[in-house]
Amino acid sequence: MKTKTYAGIPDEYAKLETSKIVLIPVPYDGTSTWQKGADKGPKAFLEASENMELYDIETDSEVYKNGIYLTEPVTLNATPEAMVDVVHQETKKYIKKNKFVTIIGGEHSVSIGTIRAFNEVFQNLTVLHIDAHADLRKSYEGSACNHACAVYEASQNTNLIQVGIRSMDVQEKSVMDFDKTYFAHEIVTDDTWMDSAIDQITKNVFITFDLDAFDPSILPSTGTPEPGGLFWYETLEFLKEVFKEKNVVGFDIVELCPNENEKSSDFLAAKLYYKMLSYKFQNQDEEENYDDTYEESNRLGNYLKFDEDDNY
Ligand SMILES: [Mn+2]
Repeated sequence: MKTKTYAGIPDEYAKLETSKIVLIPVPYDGTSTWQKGADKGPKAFLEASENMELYDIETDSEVYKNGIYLTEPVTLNATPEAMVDVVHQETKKYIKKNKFVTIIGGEHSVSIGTIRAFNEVFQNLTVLHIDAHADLRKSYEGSACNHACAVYEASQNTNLIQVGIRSMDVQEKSVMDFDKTYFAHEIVTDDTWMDSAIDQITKNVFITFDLDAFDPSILPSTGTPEPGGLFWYETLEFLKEVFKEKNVVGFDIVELCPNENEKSSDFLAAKLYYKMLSYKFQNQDEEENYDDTYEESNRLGNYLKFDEDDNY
């Protein structure tokens, strides 16, 4: 799949050594239960990205100049457990190189591996889970690495904040922390939810963004579209505030299930990704020399958990 750079950016901005950002595509769709096709998500996302303007008006920036290295896609998918394991290893490998690591799925079980990697590295991690679905099942259809279980592990060992939820099974109530859940039907009438959610986020936050959190009117191409979702500008307003107030350590975007006849979802995903990067890097000088070797002092306030002999 990888014949080009991310978004067709010039090679000088796409080298691993000098890139601050790493993008890992995970074209995986092993456990989705309804519409298949999330394995085609990364390719559609990358194609849409090539057709997008790389200057961001709002932040007055060209974030790609910080360097975005596109890795080979993670294609190992013999079992859901094996996929999660390799995603975990790959993600951690690039965090360890001091990169800002981002992942494009694939279905949501991919995030079990990404969250595990970030949680092993960053202390007091918040996982900000933006999704239509609670994804809190301990296991589903015989596996704990099912998309319906995407944040069960995070619910047990991170500070999990859930936003946009409007579909769940009754048994998930026993796992859910209702004080840290912002249901779609509540946020539509409550304009204090953003401040409340941000107050509950610790300094280090990883964002796992399931695209079905968006309203299907603006993002229909996803495996399980649910009515009553988030809209573009309110989502950006929230994300912008999170990036401003907190230390976002990385993010993933999952569940794009492309449709040949409907390209706007692909484009929304591409734009969302670029917006999030733009918010992350808007105040950083892209010309500043970048040191890609792991050094604790480079990670101002990131509180790495790595042992010195951790072998990556
Ligand atoms: Mn979902």
